[in-house]
Amino acid sequence: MGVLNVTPDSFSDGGQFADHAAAIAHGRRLAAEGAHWIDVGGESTRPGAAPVAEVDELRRVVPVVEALAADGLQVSIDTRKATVARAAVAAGATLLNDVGARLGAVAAELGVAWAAMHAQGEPATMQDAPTYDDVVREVRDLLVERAHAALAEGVPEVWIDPGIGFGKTAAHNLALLAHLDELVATGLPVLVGTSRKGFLGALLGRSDGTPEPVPVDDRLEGSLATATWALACGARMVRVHDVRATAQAARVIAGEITKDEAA
Ligand code: PMM
Repeated sequence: MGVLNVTPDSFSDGGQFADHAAAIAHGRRLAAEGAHWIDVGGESTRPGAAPVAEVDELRRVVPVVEALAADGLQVSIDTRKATVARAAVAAGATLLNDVGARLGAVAAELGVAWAAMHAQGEPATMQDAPTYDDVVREVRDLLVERAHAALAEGVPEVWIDPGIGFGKTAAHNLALLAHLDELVATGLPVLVGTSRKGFLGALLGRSDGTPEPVPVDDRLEGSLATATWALACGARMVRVHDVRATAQAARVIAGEITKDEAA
């Protein structure tokens, strides 16, 4: 899943694809690089981000979804708003990527696939003091409960996503990645997004022997390592900015390249 943020303020690509023509061109590039889904979002959910008015979010995403879907690409809509979800599906999106895990009934009503992502709190304050007794169990139990409710309501396909960085400390993120097999064992398809996230900046900084986090444009190695780890644990999809590199890494561990070599 390639990330396409049509926003002025997303943490890693904010402002780059804020105009429609640039966003559509980038979406096409992500597909050419190997993305099976293009995830279009019009509201940054980075820690501390301010909410976006519905009218602005609609204006940002709908023309982009329409153009990419008209190309025959699979488009997902990354939103927390039912109105935006409905408009994006009318424009051709076929997956609701729901970072609040609250739009299951909307996915049922629209008859589209739903990705339920776990988040604790709201973006503006979620990193203030994330607290869990047992992060892996709490995240898994909530996602399984919401997923089964959505399937019972008729949602045709439900994905679960631990929501790396959404109301979680670096230790919570690492625990969720270390125990990803527990999400995979639910039998529901698992989606994971670690690409360029803050905990990688901190980890990569420490691996360099410097206390400073590495900047967001220098997190490719950590993003690839964690995406590869997630796929090796059985995740079925990773949400990434660097599609070409991730698709290559995924093909290597899927055995496609070694199979060719052996033939
Ligand atoms: N992360 C972000 C936004 N949307 N959706 C899912 N399903 N999983 C994620 O981990 C996720 C997401 C934040 O990253 P961005 O600001 O680079 O888009």
